Amino acid sequence: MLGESNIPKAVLYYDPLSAWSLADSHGYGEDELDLKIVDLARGENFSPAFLRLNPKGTVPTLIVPFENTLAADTESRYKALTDVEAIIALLDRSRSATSRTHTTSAAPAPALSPATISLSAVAKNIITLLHSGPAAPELLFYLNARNHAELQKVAPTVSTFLKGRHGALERYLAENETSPVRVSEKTKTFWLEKKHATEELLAAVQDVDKADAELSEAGKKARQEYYENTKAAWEVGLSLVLTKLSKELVGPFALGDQISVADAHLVAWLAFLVELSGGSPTDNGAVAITRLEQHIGGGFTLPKDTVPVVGQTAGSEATTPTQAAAAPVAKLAVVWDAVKERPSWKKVYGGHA
Ligand SMILES: N[C@@H](CCC(=O)N[C@@H](CS)C(=O)NCC(=O)O)C(=O)O
Repeated sequence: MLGESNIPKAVLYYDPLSAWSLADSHGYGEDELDLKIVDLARGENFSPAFLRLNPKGTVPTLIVPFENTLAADTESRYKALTDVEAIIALLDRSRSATSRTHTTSAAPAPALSPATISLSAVAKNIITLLHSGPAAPELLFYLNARNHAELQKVAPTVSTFLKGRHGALERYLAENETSPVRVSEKTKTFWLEKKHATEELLAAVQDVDKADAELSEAGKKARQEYYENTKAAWEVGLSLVLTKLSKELVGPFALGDQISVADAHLVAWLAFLVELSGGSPTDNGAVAITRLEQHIGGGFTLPKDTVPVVGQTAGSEATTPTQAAAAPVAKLAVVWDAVKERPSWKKVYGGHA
């Protein structure tokens, strides 16, 4: 179990601004887990030290110590989990019925794993969908302007991020030339590829004060491609993910009456997308999802259903926590509202208000 006195604590490397990192840090605190920040905007995930832990350079990364290993070499005394699904599953398993979430409440932590095989299959479908290429939060963060006005809004944030990352990559490459301990050729190639990809994006979001017509031919082309890629990422890729996702959701939580591992993935991801769409984690479900639909553009709307909601509707005498929604609403909005009421949500997103 994590956090027991004689066992080293697991270490979660995360970036508080990254969608998947938030899914993992939900409800955990320093008494249970060592939390270490890796600033993606400063390229810290590409440092030689971090790449030794996770050669993919992604967050979240969970380092789990093995105390009882028979192997003498230090390499095998810890294991790095780099897959969000595996990390969430392990963090959930490590909180037994007697484990307490000291950080959010004194009550035993809920077990997030679905109890039945059929619900596990639905959870798996949802999680796989959320981690598919077109759903990648960072892709939608980089590609988020379809015209000059939108570009002027997002360029400061996106280019600060990209410049920080680019500077770090240049520094790691330069330092490596004179360092007594050189990185492998593989790492060097990885750095060069990341640097190249970063430069391509930077070319599209630079000179933002200039209107499209004032740019050089190359600049115009880079910007036009960026607009088209944004449109494809949101209107084609993301809209398909959201449509498929809606079909899997039960309500009020992703799998029904009980919060599950699927909600942890879903809501962290959705909150990030709502913020990219100009909304806030404090918006109610209907407002948040409408913003997202409008931001996707092309007239995209999610199907609206009558689904069970958590809590009472005004004037109702029912005391059961679950009852039918009064008006048809997107299932995603219902799940959003259900999860928003939970203490772990308030802990993670409360500060954004
Ligand atoms: N490997 C993870 C995804 C984690 C991931 O892609 N994280 C992003 C941030 S949301 C990241 O670390 N990107 C690193 C970068 O290239 O800057 C999974 O799908 O389970």
